[in-house]
Amino acid sequence: MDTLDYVIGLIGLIAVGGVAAFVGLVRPKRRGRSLPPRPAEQQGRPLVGRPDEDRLPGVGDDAEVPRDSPSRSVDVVDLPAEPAGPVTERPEPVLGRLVRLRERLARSNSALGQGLLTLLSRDRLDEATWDEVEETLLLADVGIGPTTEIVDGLRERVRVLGTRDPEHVRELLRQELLSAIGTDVDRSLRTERHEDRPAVVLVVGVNGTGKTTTVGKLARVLVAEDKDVVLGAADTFRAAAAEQLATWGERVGVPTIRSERDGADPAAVAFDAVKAGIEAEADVVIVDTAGRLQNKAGLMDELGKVKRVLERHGPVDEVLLVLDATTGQNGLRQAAVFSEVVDVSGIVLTKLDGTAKGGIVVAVQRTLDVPVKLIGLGEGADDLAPFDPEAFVDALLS
Ligand SMILES: Nc1nc2c(ncn2[C@@H]2O[C@H](COP(=O)(O)OP(=O)(O)OP(=O)(O)O)[C@@H](O)[C@H]2O)c(=O)[nH]1
Ligand SMILES: [Mg+2]
Repeated sequence: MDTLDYVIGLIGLIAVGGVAAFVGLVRPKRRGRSLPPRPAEQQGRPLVGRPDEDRLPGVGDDAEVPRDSPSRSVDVVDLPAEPAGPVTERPEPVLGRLVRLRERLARSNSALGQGLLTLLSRDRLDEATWDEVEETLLLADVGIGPTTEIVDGLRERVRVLGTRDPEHVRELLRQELLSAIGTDVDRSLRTERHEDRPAVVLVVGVNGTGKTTTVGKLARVLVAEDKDVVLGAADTFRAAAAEQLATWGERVGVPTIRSERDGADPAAVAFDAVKAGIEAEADVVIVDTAGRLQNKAGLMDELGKVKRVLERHGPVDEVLLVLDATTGQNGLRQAAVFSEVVDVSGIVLTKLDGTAKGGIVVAVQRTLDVPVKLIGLGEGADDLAPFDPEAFVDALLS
């Protein structure tokens, strides 16, 4: 028994000594290895998943700190400072916009302007050439009536004056186009505040023509003129419509009156927008409307009601019909329906940057007997310009 005790004791001593020797060998090595220094703010703080340095490595332990281990806790990340308030944009001044945008107009309508000039500079202006002039105007959607007038007028003057000088012919064409468009029409927007209430602008049109975009761009035009503007989101038919409008408003610091719920009565929202405009002593209230309902009669009834309810505050100053220039004759038919219901006072022709059918300016005015007041020449926030016939024709013929 004594011998057995002695052997067990000896084995125990050897085992303890071996472990001590092993620890002695290993620990200095681990300490001596250079680990990447920990950031100062983490020192003294245990890191999740980091093996305890005083523990012996075992099977399955990582040889070193895994690269995907969290190296910083979330609370030490520097957050960007809170902005002081919403940043509002300063819209571009209106003056000279058409000059900036004329390049787009000239590019999209080169078939009209350059096409006519090329035809008219031919050596012989025979019957076939005049037919081609006519065709070019028709293709650009000028419409049959105005086309005949332009061609007849030009033909007569070229014959009487006997001129073939390209510069002179160009000037004659310019004059014919200008008289077809009309230079003595009042195209100003009625956005002057009345003594006791803001001016009210109602914007109508078929879906997708660019109504909401136009309301947003117009708000910018007015803000650039230092006017106080309120927007009314009377398109309660489409869920995202009010949001789209409010975003335009926010960019230039203009409030948007909208309903709390979808499908609310658009006339009530329009009424509230003007009420808010009166209370805030705003200069202009612009009301956006829906372009689509289940059926045409429903849409027209709704618009009629919006206008009537708005008129409880006083006459509506401007009813702008937004037309997509790329839809041609179809757009004209739609326009006629709107003008029957809401007594349109001005036309906004959008997307003139994307069509060769700039002649629609002439056709739409003739069909509705309403002037084009604004034109849209792009999706950019300031790509809306007052319609100026001279700048327009000069861009076509540049
Ligand atoms: N190229 C170009 N695109 C435009 C112009 N005006 C509007 N758009 C685009 O046309 C599309 C429709 O515009 P919206 O303003 O939403 O049209 P809407 O009439 O309000 O449409 P609904 O609310 O659905 O009736 C958008 O993608 C606009 O960016 C323009 O002058 N030129
Ligand atoms: Mg819209």
